[in-house]
Amino acid sequence: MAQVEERVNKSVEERSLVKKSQDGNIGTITLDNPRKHNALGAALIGELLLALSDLTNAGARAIVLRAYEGAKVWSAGHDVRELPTNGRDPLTYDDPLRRVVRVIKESPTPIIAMVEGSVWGGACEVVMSCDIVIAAEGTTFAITPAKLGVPYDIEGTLSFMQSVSLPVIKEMLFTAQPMTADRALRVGLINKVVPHERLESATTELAGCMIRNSPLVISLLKEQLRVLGEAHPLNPEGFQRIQAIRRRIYDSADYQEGIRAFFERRAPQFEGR
Ligand code: YXS
Repeated sequence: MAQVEERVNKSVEERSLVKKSQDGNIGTITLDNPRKHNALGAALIGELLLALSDLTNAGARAIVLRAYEGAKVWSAGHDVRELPTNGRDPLTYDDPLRRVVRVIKESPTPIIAMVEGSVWGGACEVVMSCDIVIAAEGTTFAITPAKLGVPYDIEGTLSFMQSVSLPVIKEMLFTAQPMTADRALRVGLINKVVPHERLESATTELAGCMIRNSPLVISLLKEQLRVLGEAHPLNPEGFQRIQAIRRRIYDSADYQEGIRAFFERRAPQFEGR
C-alpha cells in the first residue's frame, strides 16, 4: 500500500514540522524542519507527540522515527532559543524534551530510530530512548550539555546511563565531542550501521521481523525492560542535593555564557561561576 505522508494536524497555509505515514503495520514519523535542522522546539515536539499517538492508536506494530531524506543533521537537539535565561530550570518534568522521551519509552509500540547525518544534544537522548537504532555510515552523535553549560536533568542522565557503560557515557558527556557511528556500534550505543543507500531497506526489514511477532508480548517486554531499567533507589536528600547543584548552574554566569556563545557563533569562555 502506497505510503501517504500526511501533514500532522496543520492547516494548509502552515507548514508541518513533522510528517507521518503508515504502510500496513509499520508507521513512519519524519522530522521535517530543514531550516532549523530539526531543532527540538515545543512546536516540533508537539507534532511529534501527536504523530506518535495517532500511529499507536491506528494499531501500528512498529514505528520508525527518521529525519527527512538526505538530512545532514538528523536533529540539532533542543531548540537553544527555547532555553530559558531568566532563572527558570531549563529541563523540568513537563518540558517538551522530557515529555517526548517519556512517551517514546512508555509507548507500547517498538520505535526504531533510523538515523543519518549528525545528532546533537537532547536529540541523542531521543534517539537513545528509542528501542532500536539503525544508523547510516557517517552518522555522528554528540551529547552537548557540557559544551553549552546546560544543567541536564536527572531523568535525562538516567537515559544516557541506560544506553552505554559509565566510562563511555562520561566520555561523551564530558567531552561533548561527536562519536562516529562505527564507534557507537562498538560500544553498544546503536544496533546497526549500514551504507546510506541501505538505511531505509534495513530499517524496514527489521521492522518487518517485529510486526510478525506478538504485539502483546513485545509491549509487555518493552514495559518490563523500562520498569526494571528505571528501578533506581534515590533518597530524597540525594535528589534535593542534585537539584540544588542544578539551580546554581542555571543561575550561573556560565549558563548565560553558553547560550550567548551559541548565538554569537563562538566558543564559550566558562569561568566556573
Ligand atoms: O542563524 P539562523 O536563524 O539561520 O539559525 C541557524 C541556527 O541558529 C539554527 N540552529 C538552531 N536553533 C536552535 N537550536 C538549535 N539547537 C540549533 N541548531 C541550529 O539553525 C540555523 C542553521 O544553523 P547553522 O547555520 O549553524 O547550520 P550549519 O549547517 O552551519 O551547522 C549545523 C550544526 C548542527 C552543526 C550547527 O547548527 C550546530 O552546531 N547546532 C547546535 C548543535 C548543538 O549543540 N545542539 C545542542 C542544543 S542544546 C541541547 O540539545 C540540550 C539542552 S544539551 O545541550 O543539554 O544537550
